[in-house]
Formats: sequence, C-alpha cells, structure tokens
Amino acid sequence: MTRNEIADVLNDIAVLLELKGENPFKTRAYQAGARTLEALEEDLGAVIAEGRLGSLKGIGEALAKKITELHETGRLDFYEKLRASIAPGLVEMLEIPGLGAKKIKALHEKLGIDTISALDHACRDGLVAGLAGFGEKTQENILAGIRNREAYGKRHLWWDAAGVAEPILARLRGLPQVRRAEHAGSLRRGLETVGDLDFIAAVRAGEDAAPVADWFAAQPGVQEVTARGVTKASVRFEGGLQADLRIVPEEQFAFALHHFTGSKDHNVQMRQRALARGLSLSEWGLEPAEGEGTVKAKAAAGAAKHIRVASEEELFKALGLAFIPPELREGLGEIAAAEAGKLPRLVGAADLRGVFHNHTTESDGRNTLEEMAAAAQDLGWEYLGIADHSKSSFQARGLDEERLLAQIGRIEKLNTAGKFTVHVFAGTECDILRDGRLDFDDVVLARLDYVVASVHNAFSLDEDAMTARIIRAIENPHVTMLGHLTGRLLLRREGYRVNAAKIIDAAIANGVVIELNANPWRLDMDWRHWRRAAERGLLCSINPDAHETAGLAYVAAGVNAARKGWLEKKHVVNTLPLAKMKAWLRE
Ligand code: DGT
Ligand code: CA
Ligand code: CA
Ligand code: ZN
Repeated sequence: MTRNEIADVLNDIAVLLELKGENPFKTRAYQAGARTLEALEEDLGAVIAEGRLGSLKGIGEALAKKITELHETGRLDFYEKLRASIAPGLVEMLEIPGLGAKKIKALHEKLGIDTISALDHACRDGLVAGLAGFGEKTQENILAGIRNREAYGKRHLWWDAAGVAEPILARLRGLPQVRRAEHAGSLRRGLETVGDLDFIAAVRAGEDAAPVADWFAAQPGVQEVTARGVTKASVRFEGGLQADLRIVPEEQFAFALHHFTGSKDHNVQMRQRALARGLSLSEWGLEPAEGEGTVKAKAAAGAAKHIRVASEEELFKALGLAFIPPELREGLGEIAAAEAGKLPRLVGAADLRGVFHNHTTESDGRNTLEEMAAAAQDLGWEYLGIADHSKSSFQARGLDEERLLAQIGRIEKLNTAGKFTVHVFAGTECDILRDGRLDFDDVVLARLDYVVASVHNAFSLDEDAMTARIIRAIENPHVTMLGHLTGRLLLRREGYRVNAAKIIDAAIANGVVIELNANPWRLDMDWRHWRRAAERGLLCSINPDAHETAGLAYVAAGVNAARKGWLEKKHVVNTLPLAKMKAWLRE
C-alpha cells in the first residue's frame, strides 16, 4: 500500500475507535500518525527498511508495526477485526451529512440506534431532537440526509462502477466459451453516474451459454443472484451495485451491443430511422419491416432476409450513418450529425499535454511539489499547473501572500534545475470572496502564470447574487479560468445556484476558460452545457483537481465528460503543446 492509502486506513481506524467509544488519546494517535505519513517527504519504503519509522514524530512502536504490515501486505489484521466488531449500520450512518462518530455513538448509547432505518423512525418520533447536543434543526437535517441517501443510493459514480466493471470484463473475455465481450449501458456511454452495469458476451457458434452465466452468477463479491436464465444473469454485489449479463450468438453481437448500450432515446430514434427505410431494428437484428412474425421469431428460425453486420460500424453503415461513439448516444442530435458527416472528432486522453488545478502539501494536497511533478512526467505530460488554495480557505491551509510568493520561488527553482522535463506553471486556486472580489490583490496575481478562481464558501447566496459574484471574478483581468462552476458533489450535494448561461456569456466575453473539473465526484461544468458553449467560443480546460499523485488519473473521467459534451481537441486548452501553452498564458 502507498503512503496515502495507509493514511486513509489510519484515519478510518480513528473513526471506528471513536464509534466504539475508545479512549480519545488512542483515536488522536492514529490521526496524528496519518498526518505524519501525509507530510512525509521521503520514500516510505526506505524509512521502513532503515528502521526509522518508529522515530518519526507521532509514530510509536505499535503504530510503526501496523504501518509496516500495511505497507508490505496491503492488509492489517487489527483493522479487519475492528471493522467486523462494529455494527455496519453505525458505519453507514457516517454517510449522513452532519453525523460524526460522536453523535452516532450518542444515538447508539442513548436510544439504542444501530441502523439507518431505526434512526429514521426515531427522528420521525421526535426522539432525536430531545437528546443533548441535537435539537430540532439537527433532527430535520438528519431526516433530509436519510431521504437524499435513498434517492442517491440507487446510482453509483461512473469512476467506482468502472473500477468494478473492468476486471469483470477482462475475466469474461478470458472464458474459453467467449468470443467477444463488451461493456454496454450508461457505463459505456461514459455517463457521470451509473444505475447498473451491463455486459454483452458472444459465445462461439455451437457453444453452450450456460457455463458463462454460471460463472457470472458465482463471481466473488456477488451477494444475490436476482435473475437467472440460460442466456442472461443479473447479480447484486456487496455495496449494492447490480450487473446484467446477456449472452448472444456471435452474429447478434453487434445488435445486442448497440441496443444495450442505449440510450433509450438514441435507440428509439435509430428504430424510427430504420423504419423510414423499410427496416426493422432490434436487439436481435435488422431486417425488412414488412412480413409476418416478430423479429425474434424470425431470428430464431434463421430467416434468410436477415441483414448481416459484424460490428457496430457496419450496423450504422447499414442505416446510412457514420459510426457514432457511445458517448454521443444520448438522442441529442447525434444521428442527424452522423448522417450529414458532421460528427465531432472527439478529444481523447492522448491529446492532453498537461493539466492545471492541482494541489500539493503546501495546502490540502498529500504529495509534494516534486512528487506531483514526477507523477505528471510519468504520465507523459509536458507541463503541470500547481494551484494551491488561497488564504480564505483556511480549513484547507490556504496560502497567504508570503507563502504563495515563496512557492513561486520554489517552482522557478525547480524549473531551472532541470531535474524534470515537465514544466511547472505557478498558479493559485484563488477564492472568489462573497462579493466577487478575489482573495489576492492584482499585484500578487500578476506574479503568477495563471489563476483559477473558485467559490468555496457562502454557498447559500441566491441565484442572482451568486451569478453576479462569479461574473465579477471573471471580469478580473488576471483570472485565467473558472473552477468548478456549481460546486456540486455528485450523489452527495447539489451545486450552488447559478445562471450557467450568463456565466458562460461572461467567460466568452472576457476570454476566460471554464474548467471541466475531472474529479469523478464533480465533473463540473456539466457535459450538458458544453456543446453549445463551445460552439459559441468557450474554451475548456480538463482539470483533475488532484490532491495527490493518484488524483491525476481523474482526467480519464473528465475526458469522458468532455466527449459527452461533443468537445474536440481545439476546444480544450490543455491539449496545447508547452511552447504554445506558454505563449497563450502570456497573452
Ligand atoms: P442506467 O443503468 O440507469 O445508468 O442506464 P442504462 O442506459 O445503462 O439503462 P439500462 O441498464 O436500464 O439499459 C441498458 C440499455 O438497454 C439502455 O440504455 C437502452 C436499452 N433499453 C433498456 N430498456 C429499453 C427500452 O425499454 N426501450 C429501448 N428502446 N431501449 C431500452
Ligand atoms: Ca445500466
Ligand atoms: Ca441494466
Ligand atoms: Zn476548489
């Protein structure tokens, strides 16, 4: 396990111990250990090998042993036993905003609550408001949190779903009966949240599908098999994610893949197009529309009129269309564009030459400037933009003027030292204050290569005030780009209220870029705004908002969203090579 992953486990242990009501000193010891690891500037492996772990501040001998075990094996017996000893309902309650370990422990001790449904009842009976430290307002907030959790709980982040789906697809492709297999559904379309996973597999001619369905139903992590047929299986994994598998003969693969990729709207329009050409399109095939019997019955009988297609490309071609990338299949004009030969040449991950908006240990990041630069270089990028928080974000250890200027100096030194081929741009994620002024004055901002301006407080302003606030920031000549337009956290928190159209207009008028924050919880500005905005001249920057080296990989989620927004390379500013990027930033 990496240093940061181990820090996560230690923080988790602290929370679990607090839930158990353990001595606060113990809890704090794990938190202190986590912080020490996060701030460690040397290689953890070397520190362990040289036996120096126990001499670091905040890490005693017992903790050193646990960290070593995690580092070497990726597991910790103590942690697993601890988790098993606590009612899962108590841990689940932590997902309700406003409920920390202390409050959950009080609910458990005073009211015997150890599940969310018991908590729901107790709130509705008014029992929670009466507890010391709770009150009516807290009780209301808890109830709202439970309702949100129900609404959100049905969907999953694309990033998490993709993490589950990828190894399944790889194993599916490895089965001896399977000729071809693909993801389908919203996951393949790159939607920001996913209801369930869909897999399509084709078996070799004459092969039995049943063993493939058996394998799918018996995978590790399956909690329940919710449907089972010879050519179909549906399962639910631990954690609630569900998955469907359909198994088809090879000649139906392209039709099934297209159908189950969707979206529903895209499918309806494709069927209409087929009908207008005297054809009938379904998950089973494409054939002349007239005649008797269902398509399915004819397919089963091997009807001769069946039009053969070996791939989705051929399927689209049979209907007079260019291949439509899955990300565009939302029924939003992609079929007309494919007919007219006007599909966009979508931006791809390989087009990115670098990224802006990344944090380091100087504010709330978990890797140093040098570690971030090394990681960006390993990803093949030519430049890395650093944008730590500004002073008003004190909870994120935002930099004041003095620390910012010192950081600029360190970045200049790093660039001239020539240790990395990657060029580091000095920036800031500057808070937009309540009235739209920026957190630094113009003299300081002028020292930077670029400025990301973001809202991090006073979320409850009404739409007009919030819009005016952001536009005022956009009008500051030092602002290069606007960070996370709405501040939403997918499946967790709605964004603040803004008039996106007005802000897009202001950004275009002032030559300011709007970021597509690629953090899988954000994906903000939403892809649904991008097509029209880019047509009108808005530039995008795909920004990982990385708080550690691993976070740089989030650009993959951002590229998905950009593709869903019909963006091409020319719309995305961080596809510029270094020399052009430098020139562009100077302008
Ligand atoms: P999700 O799972 O809610 O994130 O969204 P999808 O798009 O993955 O939806 P899902 O899993 O219910 O079905 C997969 C695809 O199958 C869907 O995108 C289109 C196709 N499909 C499912 N039901 C229908 C239907 O009633 N009509 C049409 N035209 N297509 C359907
Ligand atoms: Ca699905
Ligand atoms: Ca499904
Ligand atoms: Zn931010």
